[in-house]
Amino acid sequence: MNFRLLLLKRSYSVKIPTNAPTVSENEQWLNHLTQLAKYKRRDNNGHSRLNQFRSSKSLINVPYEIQPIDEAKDYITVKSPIENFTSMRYLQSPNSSTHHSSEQGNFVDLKIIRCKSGKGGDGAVSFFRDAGRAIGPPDGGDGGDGGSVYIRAATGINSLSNIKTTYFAGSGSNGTSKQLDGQRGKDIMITVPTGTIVRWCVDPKQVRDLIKKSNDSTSIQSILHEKKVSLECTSEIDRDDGEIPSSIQLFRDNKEPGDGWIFKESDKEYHLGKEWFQKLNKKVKLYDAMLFDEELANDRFPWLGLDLSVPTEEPICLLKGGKGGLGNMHFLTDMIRNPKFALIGRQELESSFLLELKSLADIGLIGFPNAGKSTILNKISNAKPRIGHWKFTTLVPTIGTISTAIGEPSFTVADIPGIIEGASDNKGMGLEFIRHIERSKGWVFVVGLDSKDPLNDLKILMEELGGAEKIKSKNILVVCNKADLTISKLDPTEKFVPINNFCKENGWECLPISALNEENIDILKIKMKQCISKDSKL
Ligand SMILES: Nc1nc2c(ncn2[C@@H]2O[C@H](COP(=O)(O)OP(=O)(O)OP(=O)(O)O)[C@@H](O)[C@H]2O)c(=O)[nH]1
Ligand SMILES: [Mg+2]
Repeated sequence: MNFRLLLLKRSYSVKIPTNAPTVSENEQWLNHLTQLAKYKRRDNNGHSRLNQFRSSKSLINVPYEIQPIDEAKDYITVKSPIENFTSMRYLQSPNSSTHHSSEQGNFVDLKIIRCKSGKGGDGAVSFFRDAGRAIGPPDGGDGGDGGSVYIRAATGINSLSNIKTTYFAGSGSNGTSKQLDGQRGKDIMITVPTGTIVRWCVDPKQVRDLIKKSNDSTSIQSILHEKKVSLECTSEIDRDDGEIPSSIQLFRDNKEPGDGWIFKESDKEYHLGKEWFQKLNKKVKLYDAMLFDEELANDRFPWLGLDLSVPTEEPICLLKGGKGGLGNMHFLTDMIRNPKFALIGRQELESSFLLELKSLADIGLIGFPNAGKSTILNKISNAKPRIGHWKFTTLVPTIGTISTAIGEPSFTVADIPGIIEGASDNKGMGLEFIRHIERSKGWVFVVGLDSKDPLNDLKILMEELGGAEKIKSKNILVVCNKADLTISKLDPTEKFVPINNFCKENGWECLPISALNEENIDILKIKMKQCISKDSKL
């Protein structure tokens, strides 16, 4: 190879990359920042996308008090008992998970997860180097953005059992020389069953520490009731309630605007002493403040939580990753030929969330243990919940799909564990599983005609579930099961008559059936269908 060719080849290989911003682009950008600042406004009530998913008021009732409003502040400070932002059941369960160790699978309907987005990578300080030149233009790339944590609801999953305890997205890598931007951090996607409610909650570790520190004689329940969490919230004006919290503001541990510099060789003091740097810093402070405002507008979580009652088309961002810092190539201007500084990446966001699965069956079966609820679901649907002659056979909810006729839409029925007198005071399995029928349009009460006083059973059940007021909000059907039984001296039909009368008085349908012998089962399906076709009373 002759010398000329060699030279040619070399000059080709040392060509300065051209995708770095030019001096004039940098100048334009820095000036633009000053312009932007004129229009800059802290959008206190800006609606982040999350706000679209605000759950309805009736769903969760969180008591709170608003601290005296400080006009100078952008937020209202809201105090609320910790019990509203944690779960007793979660804290008390072994391994802090809610696995029910039963043969019925590991059904989990409550989980607290700790999530963290990724930090943004730092910008690089680097200069183009070549043997033939002393030092070239700045070529430090930007840091990569940190990964975000997303959540989505999907059909086909019925439990939170596969949900992990922690979800940490990846950090963005630092920028490098040769104008190379750092890699983006890895995003995280959490897939939950449709019907999951996501709420912001206090880090369970903090709650446990608080309990540990408290006096032994005080019950956990009263600690969580008395201790309050103080939250900065955005607010909105409600016609009835005045100012109410709308979102919880989450904060990042960022440096103050203008403090996020990385210096190479000459230190901070040196630069801060230079007038040209001070001028630049003034502008970069605006850039930082803009990022800060963008983050604040984004980093909010709905006060009442997210109600993922339909499959989400687009994943919802829970925690956004930190933006990557700018590399030194952005600071080359007419004045600054040798920028030996870059910006650090923006900080990540960390938070805990409480996931609560509330199944969305159209109909809920409610009855004492052994009334025959599971037998009914077995007979009317494809679901095969366990049946047993002992009480509390069913430990976890089962949902069955029922189709009445070809071409007609099917509907779903939830079989939940039996409810006993005192359930609302946590007797038996308590009302834990009510969440799964809370949103059902129709409630089907199942009483066994083999019981001593089935009418009284019905009254107790209704009382435990919230009494007349609550019952009014649902479409009710009363099913008298085990109509085949004649073993008791009393004829079961004699027991049916008073129940039927009671139902008539209240305007509810009442149907005697024998799930075991499949008597009246087809009529039951039709009545159930009617029960959900009626106008919702909610
Ligand atoms: N004679 C008679 N027995 C029935 C009928 N329906 C259910 N049984 C029996 O009643 C017992 C309880 O039935 P399950 O369906 O497990 O009752 P459950 O209401 O789901 O009970 P838990 O899950 O404990 O709340 C079983 O032994 C069934 O075989 C019926 O129509 N007639
Ligand atoms: Mg059962």
